[in-house]
Amino acid sequence: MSRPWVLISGASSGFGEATARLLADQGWNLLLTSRREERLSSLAEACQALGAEVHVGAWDVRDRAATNEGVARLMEHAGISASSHGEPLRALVNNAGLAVGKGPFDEGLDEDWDRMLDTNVKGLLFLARACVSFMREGSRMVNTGSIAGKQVYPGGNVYCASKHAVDALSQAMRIDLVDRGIGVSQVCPGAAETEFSNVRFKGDDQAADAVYQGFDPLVAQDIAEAIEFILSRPPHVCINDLVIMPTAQASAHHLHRRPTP
Ligand code: NDP
Ligand code: 8X3
Repeated sequence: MSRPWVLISGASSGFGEATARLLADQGWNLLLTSRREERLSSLAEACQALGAEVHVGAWDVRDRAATNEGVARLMEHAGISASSHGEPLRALVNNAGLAVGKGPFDEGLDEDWDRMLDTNVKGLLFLARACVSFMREGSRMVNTGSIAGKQVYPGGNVYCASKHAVDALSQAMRIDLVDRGIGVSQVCPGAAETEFSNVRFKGDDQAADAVYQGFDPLVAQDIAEAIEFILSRPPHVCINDLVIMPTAQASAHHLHRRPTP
């Protein structure tokens, strides 16, 4: 049997990169996207060494036309057509996203709000819409939400709103796609040490490191394994929603840090 195709966004780092490596190892072929092309190319080489056919495309998911063109190009490389014949796109891991800044909303910057809302909400929608016509009965979509899409915390305002939108859209997409036999899942991680906080604090690595001090955060592999679990369920099973937290984090508001010696 031929290897199924998955498209992963946000594949240059963190959850997306770990998911690409794991799925390549588990027998998938990969379509990888993010903005940083060099990273995608070296990841592609590593995944090809695991036996996967891999195609990469670099674009910004905030750009609707670039997203439509990029998806069409990747599908062409993979030999996936929108017709009901041949291999479909078996899965979309709709994962690209970011937080920018943390503080009271009335001190928020327009540019930061635009980046979060345009990437996390509209970018997720653009990519999902572009991919759905290449999916068929049995295909699956996994959206990366967050604990920030379930609870709101101080300074999280616009990022939390964007992830609450992902929570709503994941439910709505599941309803809209149910009669086409396409399952929609959401994965909602708590604190995970990736490049997320380096981006949020705009390159202030000390501030980013401080987020994860005194407890064991999730790592990208934890989320990759959850996504692989979702994608490997039998066709009649859809994992709708998975909230995954570090054991030391009981909620967005309860984090147990070890006392400093
Ligand atoms: P990383 O910063 O490590 O990865 C983010 C990925 O998103 C990168 O590959 C980045 O690629 C891509 N990306 C960001 N903006 C764009 C854009 N405009 N166009 C295309 N790609 C983009 O963070 P994570 O792996 O942690 O984050 C992945 C997802 O998980 C995000 O949606 C995040 O909100 C969510 N999340 C993260 C948590 C955490 O604690 N780490 C917890 C809960 C959810 P590039 O820069 O090359 O474009
Ligand atoms: C990332 C996790 O708690 O920083 O979505 O919002 S959190």
